[in-house]
Amino acid sequence: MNAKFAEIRSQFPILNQKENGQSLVYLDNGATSQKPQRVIDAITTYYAQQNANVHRGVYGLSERATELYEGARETTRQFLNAASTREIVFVRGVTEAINLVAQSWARTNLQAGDEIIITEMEHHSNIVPWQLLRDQIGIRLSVLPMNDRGEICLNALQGMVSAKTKLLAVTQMSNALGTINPVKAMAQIAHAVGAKVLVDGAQATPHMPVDVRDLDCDFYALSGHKMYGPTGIGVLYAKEALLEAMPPYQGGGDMIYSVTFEKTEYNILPYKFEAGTPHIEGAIGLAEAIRFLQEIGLPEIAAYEAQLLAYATDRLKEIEGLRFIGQAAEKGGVISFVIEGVHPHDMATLMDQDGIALRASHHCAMPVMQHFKVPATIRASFGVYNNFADIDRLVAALQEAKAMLL
Ligand code: 7TS
Repeated sequence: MNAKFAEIRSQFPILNQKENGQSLVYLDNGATSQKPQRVIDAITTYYAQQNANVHRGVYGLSERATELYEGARETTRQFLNAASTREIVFVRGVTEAINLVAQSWARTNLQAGDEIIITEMEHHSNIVPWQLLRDQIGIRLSVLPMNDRGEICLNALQGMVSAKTKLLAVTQMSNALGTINPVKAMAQIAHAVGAKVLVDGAQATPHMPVDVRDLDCDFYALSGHKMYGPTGIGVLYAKEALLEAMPPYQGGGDMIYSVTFEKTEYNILPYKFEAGTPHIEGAIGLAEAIRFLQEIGLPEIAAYEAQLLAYATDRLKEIEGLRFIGQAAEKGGVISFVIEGVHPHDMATLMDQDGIALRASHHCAMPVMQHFKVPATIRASFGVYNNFADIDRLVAALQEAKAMLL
C-alpha cells in the first residue's frame, strides 16, 4: 500500500486503540472523521498557552488568540478560494449554516409562491430548514428526483427551474449514496433563471478540492468534524453582497458596532453573523485540519480514496445477496449496501464485535431510503487513513456474520 498514506495513518492516535479486543477499523467517516495528533495538539496548545477571549482584550494574550482565530479564517478563505475573509462566517457546522441562510437570507428575500429546489438525496439538514421556512412564509419546496443509480439529471433540473425559482440547495456529495453531483453545471442552470445556489459541502470538503469561485455558488457550507477537525465548528461561505444585505441571524455581543435601547448598529462582515464568544479553539483546530489536508493534497486524497472505493466495490461483490444502494458514475468514498435477509443494524452490531465501526441507519436521508425501498443501509465511508487491509477485514467479517445470521 501507498507509503505516504501509511505514514498519514500513523498520525491518528485513536487508530492504535483496540475495540472489543480487535484493532479498530474505522469506516464511519461520513458521520465524523478521526483527528490527527497535530489537530489535537493545536487545541491543547491553545488551552495550555494561548487561551483568551477574542476581539476584546488589549492585552497580548487576547491579541494572540485573536490573531489565531482570524488566521483560521484566512486559512479557510484560501481553502475555499473565497475572495475575502468577509465571506467566511464561522458557525457550528453545516446544519447551522443552512438554518442561517434559511432564516436570514431566504426569510427576508422570498415570499409566498416562490420556489426552492432541493434534490431527492439531501441530508435532513438540507430539507427540514426549508420546510420550516415553507410553514413560516408559504414558499414552495420542490424536489429534483434521482434515478435508480442515485444520480440526478441536469435536463430534469433544466425543465424544472422557472422565474419562480429563488434557490437551488444541493449536496455536492451524498452521505447516503456517495454520489458526487455536478454542482457547477447545476449552478449555471439555476443562475440562468436568477436563482441563488447553496451547496452543502459536508461530505465533499474532506475528499476533493473545492473552489467556491469556480463553482460560482452563492452559499457553501462545511463541517469541521468531517474533515479531520473538531466538532462544533463549521463555515458558511457566502458572496459578500448577499451577506451585506442579510439581517443578522442571532443577536448579542461581538455582532454589534453600537447599542442603545433605541437602536443598534451592526458590526461589519463577517462579525455581524458571529454573535457571542465564538468557538475559538474549534476554528484553530479547523485551520490545523485544513493545513493537514493541504499538505497531503486534495487531488492526491481523491485519487487514493478512488482506489479504496474501487477495491472495496470489487471485494464486496464477492458477498452473495449484497445489493449496492447508489451506483452513480461519479462517486466518492462511500459504499451503501444491504444484504438479503439481514437487517443492517444486526450486521453493524456484529461488525462492532469485530472492531469494525460502520453505520447502519437511514443516514439522516430518509427520502433516499424511501426511494430504494429499504429501511436502512449498511454504510462504509472512507478517510485518508483507511487501507486495503481495512477493506479485507470488513469483507471477511461480513462473510462470517452473514453465515451466523442466515
Ligand atoms: N449534509 C450532509 C451531506 C451530511 O452528510 C451531514 C452529516 C450534514 C449535512 C450535517 O452536518 P453537521 O455537521 O451539521 O451534523 N452527515 C452525517 C452522516 O452521514 N452520519 O452522521 C452525520
